[in-house]
Amino acid sequence: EMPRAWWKESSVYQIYTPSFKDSNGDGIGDLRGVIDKLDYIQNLGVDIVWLNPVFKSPQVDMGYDISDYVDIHPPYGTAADVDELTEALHQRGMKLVMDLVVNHTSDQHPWFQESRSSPTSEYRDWYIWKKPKFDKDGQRQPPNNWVSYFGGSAWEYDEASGEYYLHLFAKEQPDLNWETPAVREAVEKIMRYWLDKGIDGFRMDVINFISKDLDFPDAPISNPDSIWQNGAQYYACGPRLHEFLQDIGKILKEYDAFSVGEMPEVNDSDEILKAVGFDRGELSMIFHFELMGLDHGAGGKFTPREWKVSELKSIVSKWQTVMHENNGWNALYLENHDQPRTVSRFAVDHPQYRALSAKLLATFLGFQSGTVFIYQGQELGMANVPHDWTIDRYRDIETLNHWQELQVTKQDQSALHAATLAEYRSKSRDNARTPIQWDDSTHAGFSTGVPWIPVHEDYPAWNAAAQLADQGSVYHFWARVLQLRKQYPDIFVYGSFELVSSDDSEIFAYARHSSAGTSLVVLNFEPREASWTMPQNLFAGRGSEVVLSNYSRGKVSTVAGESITLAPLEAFV
Ligand code: TEU
Ligand code: CA
Repeated sequence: EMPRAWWKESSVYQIYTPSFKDSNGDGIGDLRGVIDKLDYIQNLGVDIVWLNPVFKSPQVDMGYDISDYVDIHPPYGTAADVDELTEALHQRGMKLVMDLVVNHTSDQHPWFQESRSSPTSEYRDWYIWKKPKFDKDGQRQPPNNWVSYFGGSAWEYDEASGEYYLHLFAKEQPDLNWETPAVREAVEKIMRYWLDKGIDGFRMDVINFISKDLDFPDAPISNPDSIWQNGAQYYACGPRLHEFLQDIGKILKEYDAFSVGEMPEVNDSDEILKAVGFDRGELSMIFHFELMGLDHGAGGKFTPREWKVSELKSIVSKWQTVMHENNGWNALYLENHDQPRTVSRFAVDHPQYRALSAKLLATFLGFQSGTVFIYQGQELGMANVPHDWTIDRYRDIETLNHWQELQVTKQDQSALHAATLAEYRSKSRDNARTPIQWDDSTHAGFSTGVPWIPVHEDYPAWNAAAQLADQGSVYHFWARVLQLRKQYPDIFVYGSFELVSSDDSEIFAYARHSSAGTSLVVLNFEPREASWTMPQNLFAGRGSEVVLSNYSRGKVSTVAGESITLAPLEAFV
């Protein structure tokens, strides 16, 4: 029997504050805006709100570069606003989860300022400093060939001391040195500060990067076009990760706190199970990235790759089965602030098919075993940026650095530039960061001022006000998904998973089994009719009913061998 837990039966709504709701007309979403929209969030049926970082930050990477872990970025509001939000959520029986970004800080954080001030500073070892290497021509080189996620070497040279510091992300995001006990104590203090204030847990940014291989070896060449290579095998799930996570787990346990770790680069389930096994004392659940890589080509994220529904089937069924059999737990997500919109990515965002697609994907995700995460706007079926977006509209450091590098290394290649812009329109992180479309008024009702990033032009047709008024909308469909999870936890939360359509077709069917009953989810990922044959008698001797459909399918024959004609992008449970 799978052990029960409140966080297994919960669903999470992720809020990217700058793009959610602007309350004072400066064009930037804020905490007051979040507080004003709590009815909207609660009525969706979620239990937990996760806020992306709202702490003091120079905003080189939208708040993932923190310069003060206890103060709030002034445009977002004040510490008192966080208190008010926490209390308002608690009054509604809901919880608040904040982002804990402790693999790195901002270079403006006083710890780094101290660390950089001198090799003899007592903070020197709080970060990762190394002497240069010299090549055969006597040229100074970084300590190794690791690439940074935002381009170039992962090492930045400091003239004053003649040493390099490590930054896996921007050079303004130096990596903390978790080998130093004082760093771990400082993190514990931050965690306790917020938990004592009453928040209910953390989402932990790139938490599997905190323990590095102390030899800092060169990475093997995986990208022949670059001198800088992905070194993940030397820092993702490194030697002391689980020791560090056990320390974190002890603190979380004291508060019965929620935890979800972000774990890119690692798809090895044995390794992941060490972090999320129920009796391991580490984390409740993690975000793996196996689905997120489906459309990333050999030349990296901004190169194309064709993917097949059969790949989706095997990845989903791997994680569903592994977690169930080994007492782990899944974090179920398709969207977040780093990923494109899924109606555009995994289905069809054309107006004719958009709502069907959003409902198909809600059905796909919402009945799997795990804790469901909905990213703001996903409940409205928001889409990727329009096809006329030029580079000046983008704000994201990853996209802009990539573009910059392309200008330097591959000049005068207009075809390449056009292809790359098309890649941004399908994969840039800014696809998820356009403002929430509240209504059909100016700036989609997001702000009375000029939004910090353009509003998507489709807002007159795709907005929250219209969807709240329409019982058949994507918003109400999602609400029904979450309601069904609450109504049938034995099946939808705790039941086992069976892939029913393991074939190569575009139809994804899965069953959930429990002593309380069985459910069957059938999804046609193609925008055309398809015929599907029920492979087994899942409901033999028992009746069945359709509890959810993105058309108006009233019933379905569940006799083995019988064929059903599925409508384009049809989904039913
Ligand atoms: O992201 C970590 C990460 O590895 C990716 O999601 C990455 O941002 C993306 O794939 C680049 O292609 C986390 C945060 O979610 C992200 O917003 C931050 O930029 C990053 O860490 C650094 O803190
Ligand atoms: Ca504002």
